[in-house]
Amino acid sequence: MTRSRKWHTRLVSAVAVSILGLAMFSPAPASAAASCVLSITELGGGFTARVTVGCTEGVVTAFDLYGEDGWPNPDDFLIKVWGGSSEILGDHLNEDVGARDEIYAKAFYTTSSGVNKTLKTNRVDGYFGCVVDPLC
Ligand SMILES: [Ca+2]
Ligand SMILES: [Ca+2]
Repeated sequence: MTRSRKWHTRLVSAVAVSILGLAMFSPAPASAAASCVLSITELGGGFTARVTVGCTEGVVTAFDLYGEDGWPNPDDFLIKVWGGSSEILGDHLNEDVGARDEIYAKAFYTTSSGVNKTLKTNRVDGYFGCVVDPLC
């Protein structure tokens, strides 16, 4: 092995040890990141829907439902729900008449230590309202 190859081998080893060290001593990912989940269950053939939001970090006090729209259209506020769950008219969820609806919630919740927080939920896609649309 030539002198430069030895040097190269040492350099590669040093880099490998450094990378291993970073991997070993990097802080663990925040596995307890808070999340809130929206679920929508259609009832009465879609005439109504049960909307529910649950948060990992606390008790849901209310949530606002929104219909997501692509740029340049702003997302539509649909309805406010008090508590973590309610049955609402399916028409409230029909944010895009004649097309698929993209629903998410902004959840308001209180942690076990009494801190009020807000968090956006997942998005639920579906066809809702005017039992079940044909352009209402
Ligand atoms: Ca939309
Ligand atoms: Ca729709």
